[in-house]
Amino acid sequence: MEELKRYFDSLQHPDVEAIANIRGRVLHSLQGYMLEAGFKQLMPVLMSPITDPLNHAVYPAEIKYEQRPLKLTASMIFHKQIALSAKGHDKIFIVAPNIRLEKAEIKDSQNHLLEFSQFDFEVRDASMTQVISLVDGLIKHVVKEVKLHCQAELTQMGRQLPDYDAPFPIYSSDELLAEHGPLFEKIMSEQSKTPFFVTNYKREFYDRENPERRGSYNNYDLIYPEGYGEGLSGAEREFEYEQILRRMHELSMDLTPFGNYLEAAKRGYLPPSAGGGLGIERFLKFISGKRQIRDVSLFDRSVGTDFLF
Ligand code: ASN
Repeated sequence: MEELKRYFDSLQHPDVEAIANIRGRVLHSLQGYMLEAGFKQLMPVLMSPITDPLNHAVYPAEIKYEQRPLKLTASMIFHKQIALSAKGHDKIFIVAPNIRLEKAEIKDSQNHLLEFSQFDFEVRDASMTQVISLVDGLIKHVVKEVKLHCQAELTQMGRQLPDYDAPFPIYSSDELLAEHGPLFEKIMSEQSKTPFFVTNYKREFYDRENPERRGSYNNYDLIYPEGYGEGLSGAEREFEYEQILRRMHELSMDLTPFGNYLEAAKRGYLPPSAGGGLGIERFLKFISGKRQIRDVSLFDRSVGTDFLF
């Protein structure tokens, strides 16, 4: 009972209203920027025979419809690749809910949610350099819009956001690993005053391996400064059948659910592309200057939540 009172009392805090105003402005500016850049907006898909296998272990999130196993969407990655083949769909974005039933090991994470919203986008024939520059412009645009329209909210929460002018720096993971060791992301995020990109991570099979330099990957993360950590990840994509198969085998994946996806790749239906996805709650947390990700939603979905509602 006390927990219920604490919860409803917490909803009266002025920051709750301030964050709601900022959330609306963030979504408005993210979508506005992409529409102005000629992107088409798609609606999310919630269940499918396939979803993102992710780079780390989570509990399966599956349902059954008339004997058919369907996975709840962990990310829109494969649907983005397929959607790009539709007429005129050269640049797309989706605001999509993602379900990731994270294991209890990371229950103290200030950055993980069991369900979150991802601003996911993909561009046909794009290179990693083009997407990095798109993201650079997108982030600066949203921060500028929030500062313009939500100054009262930022002031109330004691949050001061700088004006970012210079291009965000780009590092490669090998160079940071050599300099700072395996915790380079955390260390660099804490030391940095501006968001920055890190390229070349070995992770999911769909991130493109550099065809000229095997073992090197054309992918990238955007890391927020001031210790806020990772905010976006993306990549050029594998789209050629043989290479997809090779990468899947490398990770010992079960290929059964991927029959149609692999057949589509074999027939050349998957176009070359690059894209990425930005975690909306993480962005909101960084912009609002909150340290706990649960502080930017009304309904707590952090790992270890008791699911009050
Ligand atoms: N959306 C990300 C991407 O486009 C993938 C992810 O969320 N795991 O690369």
